[in-house]
Amino acid sequence: MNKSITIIGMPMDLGQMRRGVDMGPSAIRYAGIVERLQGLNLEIHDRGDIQIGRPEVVIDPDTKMRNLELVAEKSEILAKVVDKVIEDESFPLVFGGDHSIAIGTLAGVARHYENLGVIWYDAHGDLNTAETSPSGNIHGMPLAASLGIGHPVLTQIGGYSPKIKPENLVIIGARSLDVGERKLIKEKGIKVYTMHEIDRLGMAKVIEETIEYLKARTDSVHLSLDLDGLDPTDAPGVGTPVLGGISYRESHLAMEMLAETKMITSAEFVEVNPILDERNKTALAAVALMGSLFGEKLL
Ligand code: HAR
Ligand code: MN
Ligand code: MN
Ligand code: MN
Repeated sequence: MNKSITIIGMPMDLGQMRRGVDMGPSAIRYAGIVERLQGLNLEIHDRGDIQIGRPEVVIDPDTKMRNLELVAEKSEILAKVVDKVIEDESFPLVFGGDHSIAIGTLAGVARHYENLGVIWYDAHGDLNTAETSPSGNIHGMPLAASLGIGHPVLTQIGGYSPKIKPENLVIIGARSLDVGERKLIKEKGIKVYTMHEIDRLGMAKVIEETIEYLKARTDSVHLSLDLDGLDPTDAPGVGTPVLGGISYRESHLAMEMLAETKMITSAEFVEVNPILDERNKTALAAVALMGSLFGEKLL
């Protein structure tokens, strides 16, 4: 893992309908992320937030997609910032914002690697397109877009597509998948550890297998962690909570095991919504998990 880490706030809430997720980056900062990582002898640069403003909501009459052009415009900016951070040999650590931000993050990251791996830690698959989406919300589409599937305005962010190959992807924590997403997972042979496998194998085995799988085929790995992957009792401050999720402890174990491998080269923590939260619990969980991801140990 790089010694230098650059924090990028991406307060974009345009990919869904619930206000407040734009305050995610602030909530994570108030929960003490900079101090926490500085305590690990890392060089932390917080480059502040990308400006989103307060644009008017626009629903595309043909596709029913919410804020398509706006999400695309802001994603291009994020992609450029992330690209530059990697060029400067720092580790990009992006705070959402809703999960639509991953389109921009991955556009910035993937151009630097031949075979980027992705760990998608999430209750959802985020594999919808305008055609399969039940909501028109782009935060349910970033993984499809990054695979090159969906509206060209989304797939072409950064000027190239696809960003990742289906065989270089591992989804962990899934428990809410739409019909079209299930179909795509089968068609593309995407590796998914649903809650069933996590219950059955245990998180240690799931992460061991994930590491082995990605080591064999990728040259670096991006972690996209949606806080709704965790159980709502541990992370209540999310827009689309789903019961029966990954525990706080299991998540720590996952981060610790990933830290040991040093295989993660970029990361994002998304969907923290302080308005829906209880005393900033979800942001505090995100900070604690980042501590583990960057090598924090008790002894
Ligand atoms: N699958 C549903 C949809 O497409 C819900 C997506 C919710 N997405 C997130 N990100 N919170 O994982 O609308
Ligand atoms: Mn570059
Ligand atoms: Mn998500
Ligand atoms: Mn989710």
